[in-house]
Amino acid sequence: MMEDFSIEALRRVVGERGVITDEADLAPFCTDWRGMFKGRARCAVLPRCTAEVAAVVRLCAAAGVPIVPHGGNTGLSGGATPDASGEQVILSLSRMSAIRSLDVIGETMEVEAGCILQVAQEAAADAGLLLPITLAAEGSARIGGILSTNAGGTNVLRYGMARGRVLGLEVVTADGTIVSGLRQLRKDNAGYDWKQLFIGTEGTLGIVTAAVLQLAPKSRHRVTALLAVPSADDALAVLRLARQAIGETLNAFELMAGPALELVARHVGLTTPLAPAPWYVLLEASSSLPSLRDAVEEMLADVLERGAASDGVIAESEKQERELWHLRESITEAEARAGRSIKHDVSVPIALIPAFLRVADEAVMKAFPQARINAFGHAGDGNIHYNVIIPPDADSQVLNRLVHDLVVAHGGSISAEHGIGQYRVDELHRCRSAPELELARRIKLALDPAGLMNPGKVLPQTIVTR
Ligand code: 2HG
Ligand code: ZN
Repeated sequence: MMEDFSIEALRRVVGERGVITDEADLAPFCTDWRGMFKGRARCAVLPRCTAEVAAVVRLCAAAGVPIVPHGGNTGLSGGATPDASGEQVILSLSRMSAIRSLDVIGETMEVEAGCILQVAQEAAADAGLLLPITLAAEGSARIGGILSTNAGGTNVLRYGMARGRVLGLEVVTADGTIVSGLRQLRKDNAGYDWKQLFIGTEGTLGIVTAAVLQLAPKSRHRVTALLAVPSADDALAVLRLARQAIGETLNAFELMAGPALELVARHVGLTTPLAPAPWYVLLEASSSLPSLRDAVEEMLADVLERGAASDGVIAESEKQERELWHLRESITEAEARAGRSIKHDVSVPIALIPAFLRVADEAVMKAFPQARINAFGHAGDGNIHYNVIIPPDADSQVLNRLVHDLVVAHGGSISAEHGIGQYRVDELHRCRSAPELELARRIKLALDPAGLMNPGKVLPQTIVTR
């Protein structure tokens, strides 16, 4: 039998200040960073420990109240935004932000879900180690959200997606059970690797409360370079040469279309140190071997001689490195200021990036002559943010379908790193095969039969109710 839902009962669990009901205080939890998704909620609950998360989940489960987990709110797919019903409870992990332990010998860190990525990165750096998850939103994104969305970022090329960093996980399941698998083991084949069910499923199967992350050695030398390249094909030629010359040291290989950096100049006021070009590549390499810089210089000389790049600059100081990265990381903000943009966080096999860009540009400009294409992304791992700025009255669904059909035709994915959230639910169901969707449905029903965990995200809610 359903019990009555009571704010007072929640307060008894998380303390007076742990429940937010005031409309103004609740507002930031009910919209995303871009203000694109908006909803309403009964309240936001901010537990202080895993036991409190479990108690909150049990109270909500008993009353049949849906839960929307909330991290740094930077996901861009609406995964942390409640629906319009006002029935949902937001569960913010922000008061669970401890770094529980750090093991320098094993190079691991146990961290709570609410810890901001940058804080975790700094703690690793203080111990002479590297937490190799690097995102433009690292100053706000929280570990729980990063793992729940299996975030990517700029160094996936070398270190893989967030999933690959997770050695151990602690979760609260939909019935309020704490499942702790906070092991520090690099090798653990004892049974099902259940933690993968909670990584990348955006809180639809349970709540990530803590994790053991695999750190990496910190390189002593780093080289960052910006190149101007005539075409996307040339960018891939640079990638190939870089992989051959300095492959294992390459952290990032970012591609930016000329218009993307024009947006940054116009809306953020930052300019490139190179002459205007159709495309730019920002690459970063790091190694503890002192010969790194010589190797990068040699590789760049080769690239210029072959004509794969028309110009290039290597950062001479940390300040210059930050300036080059600042250009890249300002594209999202510049785009947000430029008007209504429709995001496509897509990936295709790396070798097909130029072909995809060619056909997509042609098709988009034919269907939407007033569109401005803002293409940039992590070319080294095949992920392009193929964002399109369109007039307010343009049909975004037509645009989404057009782009995603081309992505699928190129063997790609309609969400490379930002997840499905509420933004891409329909498109996921249009683009994925029936057996894959059925498998997802069976997993959802097994772990969250009442459909109370982040309903309507990733999977349509009808999956549970039908
Ligand atoms: C990035 O690569 C982020 O900067 C944001 O993933 C992507 O704004 C976007 O579409
Ligand atoms: Zn990205």
